[in-house]
Amino acid sequence: LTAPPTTFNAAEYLVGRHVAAGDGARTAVVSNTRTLTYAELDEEVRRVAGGLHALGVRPEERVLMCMPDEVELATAILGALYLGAVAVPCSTMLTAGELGTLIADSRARIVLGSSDFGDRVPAAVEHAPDVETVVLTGDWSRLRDAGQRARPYATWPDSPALWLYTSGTTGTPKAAMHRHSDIRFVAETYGSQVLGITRDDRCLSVAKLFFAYGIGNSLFFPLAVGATALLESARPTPQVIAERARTDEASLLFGTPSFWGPLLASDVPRDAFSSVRQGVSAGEALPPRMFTGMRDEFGVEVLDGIGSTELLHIFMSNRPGAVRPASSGTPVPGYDVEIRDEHGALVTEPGTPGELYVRGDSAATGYWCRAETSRRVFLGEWMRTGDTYVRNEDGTYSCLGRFNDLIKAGGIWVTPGEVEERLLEHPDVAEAVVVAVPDSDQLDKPIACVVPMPGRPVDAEALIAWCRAGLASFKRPRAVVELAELPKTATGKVRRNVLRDLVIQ
Ligand code: 3SK
Repeated sequence: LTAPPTTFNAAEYLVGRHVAAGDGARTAVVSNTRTLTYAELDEEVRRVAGGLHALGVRPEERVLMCMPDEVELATAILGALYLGAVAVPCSTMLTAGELGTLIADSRARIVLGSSDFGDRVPAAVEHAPDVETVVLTGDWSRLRDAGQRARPYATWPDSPALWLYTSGTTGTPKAAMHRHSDIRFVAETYGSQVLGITRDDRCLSVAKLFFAYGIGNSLFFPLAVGATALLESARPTPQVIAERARTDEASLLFGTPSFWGPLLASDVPRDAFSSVRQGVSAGEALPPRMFTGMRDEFGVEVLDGIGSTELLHIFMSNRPGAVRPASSGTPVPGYDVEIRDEHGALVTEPGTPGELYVRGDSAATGYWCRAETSRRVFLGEWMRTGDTYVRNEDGTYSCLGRFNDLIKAGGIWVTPGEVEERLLEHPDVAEAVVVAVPDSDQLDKPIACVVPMPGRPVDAEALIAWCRAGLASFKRPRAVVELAELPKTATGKVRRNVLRDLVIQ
């Protein structure tokens, strides 16, 4: 006989543990409407868990949520974990039809939604025959007061805890399945060992809780150390985030390049982030001009890193005080990375691009009901990221784009990221993506798809000349296509395949 595994419940780890340690009076969450101590959060979590239990939710069963970043969503996620159920927070940006597809895919019987979204959640469940109960926030007392205050379920470290839907750049969304122990792992690696987060930190995130990036920033990292999570339910414009950072004295600010760019172009006062000790960026590679802009104008050092929904959070990152612009830094303690060629063979030579592989203990156990895709992505201990990376001479790693996004123009490899970086340095350019478009001989040519800065129409010839002046001539875009916006996935990544098809038509 072997000993049964030790139990571990992530909600207990994030909330109950602090109350038991005598820290119940510390501030856990500050939302737009409420402030909760750890003791109050613990009480809410137990009540929501009790309500879910009374509604018939059982351990390992999915509870799907579509709600803004508020106390209800935080307690729904933690309440599901507490009960041993699986929290499935979904994007609030989806249409009813798109949301219905996810609900049906998850086979959730219980759906929690926001009354602020009109009939979007009720309309979505029309597409999901397994759904039996929908609770909207307008009716929250029905859930909160429905049952006894629950006790934590004796989950194991490997028990299922959290599903996060990810669209990737192709295919229909699929749920990456995470365990209770994954939550502790990301908090104790990136959160503690890279960010050095302490109980005095106050975390503010541009990415919402339904993103892997957001749930780590706004829930797992602060609560793991007894710090304060600042939840912001509004659209994260530069003005909204600056005002929130100022009023609630954020010390850690988590953003993305699509936030830093507009922030730098805005008239937000340059002392707005004076309480911020560290900025963090993920989602896309951080353009160097944004790193220097944030440092020189706002006095915020932004650490660029790369993470994935499948690894739950950032697994490679720059380090405070030692940033190498245009790189994702080095692996976070607890993770290993490798660069491999298209046959899966190890690439050891610095400067030679290949696909980035990663291993670490927070890797998802697979995608729900996607056996074939899971087999292609999760290869034993290692996971394919689908990103093209290169190891620099100094041991840092730099992103060159998606694997297979490299362009061979005139027989020479062109990395879209390099040309995009140059285009983004031009004052007329707000966003830029370079894709390979075949010419009449089916030879790929780099084409720039550009979103102009407001009120500054793009001059194609001038932009091509700009690239020619700053890059080797073969790397210049052969044409420039002006667009009002770029097609993006729900997590804000550019859908290069859609863009390519758009340009080819
Ligand atoms: O896109 C990223 O870099 C990322 C970072 C943290 C968590 C999740 C993701 C997708």
